[in-house]
Amino acid sequence: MEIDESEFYNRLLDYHNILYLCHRNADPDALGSAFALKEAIGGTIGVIDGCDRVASQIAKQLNIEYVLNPADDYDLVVVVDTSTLTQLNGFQLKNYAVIDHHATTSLNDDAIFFLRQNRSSTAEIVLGILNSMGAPIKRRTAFALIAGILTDTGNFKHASADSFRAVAELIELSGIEYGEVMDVISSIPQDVSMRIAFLKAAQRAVIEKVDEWIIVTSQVSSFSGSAASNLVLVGADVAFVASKIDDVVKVSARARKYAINAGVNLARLMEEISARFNGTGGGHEGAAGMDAYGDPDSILASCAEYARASLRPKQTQLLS
Ligand SMILES: [Mn+2]
Repeated sequence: MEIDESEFYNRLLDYHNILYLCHRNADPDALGSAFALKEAIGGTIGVIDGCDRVASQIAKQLNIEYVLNPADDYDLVVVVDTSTLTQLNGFQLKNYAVIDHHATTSLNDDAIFFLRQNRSSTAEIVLGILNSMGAPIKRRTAFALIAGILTDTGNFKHASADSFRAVAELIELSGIEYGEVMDVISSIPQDVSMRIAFLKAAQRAVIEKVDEWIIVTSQVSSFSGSAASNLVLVGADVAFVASKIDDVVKVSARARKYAINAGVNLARLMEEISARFNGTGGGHEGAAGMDAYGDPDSILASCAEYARASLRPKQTQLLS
C-alpha cells in the first residue's frame, strides 16, 4: 500500500524492532537516509556487503553503527533507497516496507507499505518524514542527509529545486556548515601519506606541451596510480607516474577521454614500452601500468615520447 510521509512515520511507530536495510555497497544516500530514520524513530541499520568509499568515510566521521549482512530477525525491515531485490543479495524479505526515490521499485509490490516519491534522492524524502513528525534536525542527521543529496545529485549536477531547498533547510535547521560536509565527501583522500604523494607528484611534475596537449611525467615513492589520476584532474591530458621499489620501476598512466579520442592508447603504450625495459605492462586505453627495469627517467621519457607520437593535433580531432 502506498502511503505518505506522516502515515509512514505513524506506521513505523507500530514496530519495536526495525531494521533499516541499505542496498549492497551502500552509498551515502542509502546510509544517510537509514541513519536519519534510525535516529528519529529508533532501530538498527543494516548494510549488505559493506559501504562504498564515501559512505564508509561518512560512517567513520559520524560514528554510524551498522550491522553487516544482518539476519532477518526483526519485526519490520524498511528497505531504503533500493529498487530491486538483487541489490539485497538474496536477503529473505518477509515483513517489509520500502522507502525509495527510483522510478520503478519492483519491491513495492509485496511490501506491507511503501513511500515512493520522484525525488533526486531518498534523503529528501526522509527530510519530509522528519518534518511531518516535527522531529528536530540534529547536526549528524543533517550531515548524513546532505551527503546523500550531494552524492545522488552528482554534487548538484542533476539536482532539482527541491534538492537545493532540502539542503538549505538542513543547513538552517541544524546549524551545520555546508563546507564541513564537502570536506568529507570530496575526492581528497583522508590518508595523509596519500595526500603527500599527490602533492609530491605535482611538485616533481615535468610538464611538456605538444600543440595544445599537456603530457606530464612524475615520480613518487607510492600511490603512483592515484597520483597519475590526480595529475589528470589538475590539468594533464596524459600523465605517467613512476615509483621505484627495489629494482622494479612501476609506472602508472592515466589519460583524459579527449586524449584517447585523439589517438592515445595507454594499454598498447605500456605493453610496448615495458617490453623495451624487460618488463610487462598493459591495462585500458585510459588507465594502464607496467613493471619494468632500468632508469625511471629514461622509462618515463620513452612513455612521454610514445604518447607524443600518438597524439593528433587538436584541430584534426575537432574537424573529424
Ligand atoms: Mn539514492
